[in-house]
Amino acid sequence: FTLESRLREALANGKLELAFQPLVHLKSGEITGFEALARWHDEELGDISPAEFIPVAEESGLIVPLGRWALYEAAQTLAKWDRRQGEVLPLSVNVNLSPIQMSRDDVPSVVEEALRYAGIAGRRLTIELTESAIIADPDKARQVLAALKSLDAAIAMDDFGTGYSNLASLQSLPIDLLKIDRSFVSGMGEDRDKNAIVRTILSLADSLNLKVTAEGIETQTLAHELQSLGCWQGQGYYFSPALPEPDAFDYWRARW
Ligand code: G
Ligand code: G
Ligand code: MN
Ligand code: NA
Repeated sequence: FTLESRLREALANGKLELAFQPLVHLKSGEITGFEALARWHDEELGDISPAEFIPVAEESGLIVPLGRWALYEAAQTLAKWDRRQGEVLPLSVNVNLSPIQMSRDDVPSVVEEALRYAGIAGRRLTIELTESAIIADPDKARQVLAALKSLDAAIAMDDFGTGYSNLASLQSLPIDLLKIDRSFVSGMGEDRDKNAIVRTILSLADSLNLKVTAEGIETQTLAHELQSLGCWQGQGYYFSPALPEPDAFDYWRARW
């Protein structure tokens, strides 16, 4: 077999799952939402990391149905939590969109259908894109992002600082949020250059009126430092790794 055929089968048979990593408002400590991350446990191969299977999905085109599944699953999970709690919760969900998905015309309609199917408002969805998704085809990106904004979804630039950032596009595209890549965050305590990069991103975001999420926060010291530097939101093992759906709900409820 190949990993591709195995992944195709797993997707078709509902063997993929989403895990949910908390996103925390640094000032208040409140959980504002979760990033949905695909997980694959194969009976013979064991856990296969998304770092391994997402590239396979992208090369094979499977990322299109996988991405659609992730959007539906993430939206339905929020709707399920609302029902469980008996109210519309003040939580949103972040879903990653591959550059391959961005290059397709049907992304906005897939997002719209996922929201409608689950019955949740667009403002509760944040789409995470990488810089490469914009650089590949800026005109297409502009068109897709405008359509996503008209659904009231928020747009985040993922892994910010690691790609070829076109700073002009941050201003001209409807981007709401930057996610500082964890390679800068995790080293900012010891490495002055990384610390400077994080401060520069925070200052840039402040000037452009963008919110910032710091990824990869592993210590309380880092959480405090980032908060004092004006960073809005944090994500990382200090708060929690990505959790299976029931555990993520319990994590939120225990801190609510
Ligand atoms: O934290 P984790 O090891 O799950 O993430 C590894 C990588 O896989 C991250 O870059 C993450 O953005 C990516 N990833 C996880 N789930 C999805 C998904 O549903 N779609 C896309 N495009 N990427 C994902
Ligand atoms: O590529 P992306 O940044 O979307 O995916 C996040 C990846 O980082 C996932 O593999 C996730 O499990 C991992 N991750 C999340 N929080 C932390 C953290 O605090 N430290 C480290 N080392 N990895 C993290
Ligand atoms: Mn992400
Ligand atoms: Na990221």
